[in-house]
Amino acid sequence: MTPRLHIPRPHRRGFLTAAAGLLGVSALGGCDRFAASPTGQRALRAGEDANLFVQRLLLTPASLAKEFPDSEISPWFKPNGTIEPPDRAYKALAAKSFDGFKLRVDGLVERPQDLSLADLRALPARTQTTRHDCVEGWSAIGKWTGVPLAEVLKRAGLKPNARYVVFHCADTMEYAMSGGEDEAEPEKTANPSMETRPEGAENQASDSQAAGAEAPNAEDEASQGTPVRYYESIDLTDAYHPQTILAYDLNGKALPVSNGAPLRLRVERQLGYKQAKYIQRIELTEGLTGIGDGKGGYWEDRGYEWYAGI
Ligand SMILES: Nc1nc2c(c(=O)[nH]1)N[C@H]1C(S)=C(S)[C@@H](COP(=O)(O)O)O[C@H]1N2
Ligand SMILES: [Mo]
Repeated sequence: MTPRLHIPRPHRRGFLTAAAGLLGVSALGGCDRFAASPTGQRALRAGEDANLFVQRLLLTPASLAKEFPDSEISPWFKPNGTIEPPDRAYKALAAKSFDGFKLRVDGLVERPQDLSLADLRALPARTQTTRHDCVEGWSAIGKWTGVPLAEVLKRAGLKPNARYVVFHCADTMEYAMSGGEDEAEPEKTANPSMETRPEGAENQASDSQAAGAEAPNAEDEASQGTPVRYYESIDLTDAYHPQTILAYDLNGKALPVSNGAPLRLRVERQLGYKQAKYIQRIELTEGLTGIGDGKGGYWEDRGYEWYAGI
């Protein structure tokens, strides 16, 4: 993929536009008509009906992201962003090959879940070989295996007002000073690109390892401020898309730490930064305010588009 110079404008009518986008622009008229109709309104408000609507709408070949033959798998899937979370809790789990890991599913659900990797591997699985496009301008093709997010949501049961799926990740990106004036006026990234990422925030673990030191532990060092961890969010359209999976394997092997072990999101047809790694909690919400800086993701809070359609 060539460097992405024009990122689509935020979609104002999130649900519908996202669905329409997956079908191609020509479907917009139909979608708009559906939304305008009383049935459409009702369907879009009620979670279950909306899910059905979305499934019907999306289960057409045109709506799937391209999948590739094994012969096209990249020999190396470049890790990016955090490649080794510095957080103590994460490191402890990683040291035990994630034995004891539990994915928490909560928020607007009927039955909160705590799922081990064995639980997740026992659920129906999907394997897909897709191309990952980072906003920085590089791509890689990987073969992902995981549980469809829809399966996990089915177990948890959505409450009718659930609209977004928020992925809380284990990796601290930076520390925020509490009570600081900068909270009132967050620094805006003039030209949002990965190059603007502050040095050191990118890979605290290897930086400190290179220096022969223990990685910082957010929990221990209150003086550093509150840890700001990576997070992402998607709407129900993408959550129920058949290619939206919580991946635990990459190219037939357990996901390496650098690529997001033990569990990372694959939400195909969106850019790299939506593919949350190190997922530890999935929260169903009605809106995105009150989470991070309220824009739906760590990079979104720093100027990136929330709907990062490819
Ligand atoms: N938790 C977490 N998820 C993340 C990131 C990160 O820094 N932390 N980086 C994002 C970005 S910008 C990209 S391109 C992909 C990189 O995934 P990879 O390391 O498997 O290549 O992960 C995304 N998900
Ligand atoms: Mo990225």
